[in-house]
Amino acid sequence: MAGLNREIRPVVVGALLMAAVLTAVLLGCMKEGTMLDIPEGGLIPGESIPPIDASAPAHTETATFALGCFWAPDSLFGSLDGVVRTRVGYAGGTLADPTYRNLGDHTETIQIDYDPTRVSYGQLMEVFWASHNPTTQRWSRQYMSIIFYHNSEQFTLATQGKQREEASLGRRVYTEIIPFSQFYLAEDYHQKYHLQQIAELMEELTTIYPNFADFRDSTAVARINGYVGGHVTLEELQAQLSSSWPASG
Ligand code: MHO
Repeated sequence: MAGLNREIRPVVVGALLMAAVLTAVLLGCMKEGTMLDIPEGGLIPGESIPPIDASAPAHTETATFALGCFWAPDSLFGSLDGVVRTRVGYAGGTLADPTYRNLGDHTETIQIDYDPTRVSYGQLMEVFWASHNPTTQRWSRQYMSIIFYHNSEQFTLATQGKQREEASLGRRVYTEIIPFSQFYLAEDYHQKYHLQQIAELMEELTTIYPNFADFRDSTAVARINGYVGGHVTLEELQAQLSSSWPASG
């Protein structure tokens, strides 16, 4: 730069600085991008309903859990083979028609429809215990630890599981075990929340599922949300999307 005259030098220095800043910003973006690998042609080739959504299990059962903010369990449970759909919402309280801004005494809750021939209630409960800390007293109903049982079998498994947790942790477990009564769906922006933050994937998925209810209830979308949450690799996700539910026997 020694040969440059005084007028040009600041311009060159400015340009170099700008290039350095731009490179840093781009590298930062790339670093984020490399954590979520999205193939060139998108996650669902051909932009049509993938096999996992083109078939359905003969029979499903429902598990309803509360374990803190519902965004993370939505992607965790959605990533599991055998889970057909996940929905987040509010349950356990008395206020009619709660909303996120007016929750009343309700708790953030996830509802999981599953194929009992592929995953058991006991296995879902293992994931429930392993993915939150039930030994802390919650001061707000919004983030309680609750198992809402749908039948006596679930009640027995929940009660036994809680006793086992208390014995192995050697501490009081605050999880409530209460009969399921009503589940109020949360607002659309809470459904598959982690996935909804990825514009590139949302663009692809809203083409395939233009109706929000179809997007929310799709098994493929639950699995993709699981991928965004870091629970499966890209290869595992692709295998999940192209598998189909076995025909009923
Ligand atoms: N407000 C918290 C939790 C949201 S969760 C739906 C956050 O922004 O992470 O309660």
